Amino acid sequence: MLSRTLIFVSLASVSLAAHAATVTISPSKDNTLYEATIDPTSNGAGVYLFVGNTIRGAGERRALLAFDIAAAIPAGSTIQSASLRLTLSRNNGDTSIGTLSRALANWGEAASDAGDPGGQGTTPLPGDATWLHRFFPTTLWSTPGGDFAPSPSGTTTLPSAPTLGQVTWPSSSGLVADVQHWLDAPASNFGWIVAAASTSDIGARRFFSRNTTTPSLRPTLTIEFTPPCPCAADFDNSGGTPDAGDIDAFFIAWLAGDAPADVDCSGGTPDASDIDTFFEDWLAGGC
Ligand SMILES: [Ca+2]
Ligand SMILES: [Ca+2]
Ligand SMILES: [Ca+2]
Repeated sequence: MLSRTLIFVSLASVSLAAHAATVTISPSKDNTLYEATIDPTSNGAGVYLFVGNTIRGAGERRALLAFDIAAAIPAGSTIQSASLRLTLSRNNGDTSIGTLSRALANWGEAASDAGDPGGQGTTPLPGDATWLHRFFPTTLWSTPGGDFAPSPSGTTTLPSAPTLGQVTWPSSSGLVADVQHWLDAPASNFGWIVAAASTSDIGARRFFSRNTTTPSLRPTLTIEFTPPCPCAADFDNSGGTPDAGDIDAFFIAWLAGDAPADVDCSGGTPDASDIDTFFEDWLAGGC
């Protein structure tokens, strides 16, 4: 009985791995699009991102952020929630809605650095994104200001000046769908464009970019996910080819209604479907 108890304890800890997990990651690249019809600027390596309409009428600013989802989450996982957090470093804006929209084309972050304050950007370097270019100086956006989904995936309230601190886009069905899509099809992961919803909103915001030297100020994406259901053929976790000991251990757990016998990760009391799943994997000689 003691050995059975030990098996169940050990399986319970394995089973926990199938429950939701959470990761928080910083962008793999970020940049700002500065509205201009000629002589566009950029800020690939600068420590700030800008969003909104400048108070001096110098045009709109949009921020681009991309996250390497596939490097952070196991393939086959199911995304449960996703929320984006940016930290304000300067705020000249009225209360406004900040939209988060999925970018539909790839874009670049090169070494241009507009420094401080950075609100006008600086001369782009080859590979930088600008209002006109996905990759300066050779590749243009289809639409100046960036190609992105017409409906935002998420929105949040941008506080009015002079409020600073953190701004969070809470999890939404749109954000979850984007992150799931990027996990399942990494080649289509071009990140989000952050913009102010109304062009009548006056006053831009300055956020810290991933390039700031203070890690706690960088943009973060927090993702809750459920890893794929693990293979259960080696049910007693002994290693090697699944054998009769695994069948014994599985049925002991299944008859007792123990959670580890829910080998198809369907939740609830183990049932006939779990027996099918177990034997599929067992007869295949493991996974
Ligand atoms: Ca950057
Ligand atoms: Ca075994
Ligand atoms: Ca089940």
